[in-house]
Amino acid sequence: MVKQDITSSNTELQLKNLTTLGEFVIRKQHEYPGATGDLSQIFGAIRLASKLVHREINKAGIADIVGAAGAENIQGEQQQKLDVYANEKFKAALAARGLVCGIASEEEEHFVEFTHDLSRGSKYVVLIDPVDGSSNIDVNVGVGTIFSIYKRVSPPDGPVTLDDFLQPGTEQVAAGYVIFGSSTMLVYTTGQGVNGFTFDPSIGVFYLSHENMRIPEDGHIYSVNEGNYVHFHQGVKKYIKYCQEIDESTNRPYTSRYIGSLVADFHRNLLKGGIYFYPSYANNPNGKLRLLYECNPMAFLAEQAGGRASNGSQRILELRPTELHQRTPLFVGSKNMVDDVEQHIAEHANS
Ligand code: P6P
Repeated sequence: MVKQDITSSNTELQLKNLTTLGEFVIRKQHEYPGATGDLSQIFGAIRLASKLVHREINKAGIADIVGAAGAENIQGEQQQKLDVYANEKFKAALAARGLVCGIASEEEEHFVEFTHDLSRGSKYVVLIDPVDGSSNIDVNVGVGTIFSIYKRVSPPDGPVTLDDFLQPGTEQVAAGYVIFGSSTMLVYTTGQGVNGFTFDPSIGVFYLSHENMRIPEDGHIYSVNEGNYVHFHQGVKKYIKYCQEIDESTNRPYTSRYIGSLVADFHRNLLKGGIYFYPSYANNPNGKLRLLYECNPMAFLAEQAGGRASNGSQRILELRPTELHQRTPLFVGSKNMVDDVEQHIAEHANS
């Protein structure tokens, strides 16, 4: 019998390709003596709910899951059926693990305390946007789930409080997103870099596919809804024009790419370099995106991958939250691009 000549590199490649999300989380847990394994359990819940949402999204065209659910969420936005489905699945999966004492969700007006014995006294809270960009579902454009994990600050033998959720982004113990696009991927950080896992639906496993993801310091893609241009701050207008000017030494004009789905735009920029921004505009002084379950997790990921996240003048992760669903302007992506837009805003602060 001819022995197959598997070189060490092939074997390593094969072994790397066969590293599942669960195995990777446990391996990382052993690298940090203080790790208790609780996060591994929470990621297990996120993994399970992500598979259920993947299944529903991938049959949305034929199942009665597409389109509005007829209700509105706290933001006054038309709830899509998938929003409701995903919210319920993530809540159920996280409650069942007995390590999370409560969650806050874009789809819930108030935080939800898990009161059954399994979860009472648990030490983590999770904030989540179950399906960000859900208005794109009906037109088959990529959407995503965004999550952010903190240790509670209230006494474990007492009730969960709003303060458990109103923590600055610097206190996050983990954050990530699941992008449901041409393939489904889970990308997360626990503060030791960013790693990406691609879902193989044929056997229901997330495989390590993007280890130690780094966002290029420079990029040439800018993502913004230019339909709001006339309402933008003068410095933001000047930055958009800067992106469009011809200057070969700085690889301009940049390319404009705007999917209308934060997770999809962010993911592309993470891989290729670029900046996504949703500034304040017109009667939205704080922009559209929510600090706690959209901007903070994306900011944590961006910084862990070597990028930056700002509200135009301050580091997103240092903003002190006062309300569960508060909004903030967001400029996130390649470090030097975020530096550039901040400089343009500062130079036109008084105009
Ligand atoms: P607009 C989706 O609703 C979302 O929160 C982000 O995912 C997306 O980037 C943005 O809003 C799109 O908003 O106003 O450009 O349609």
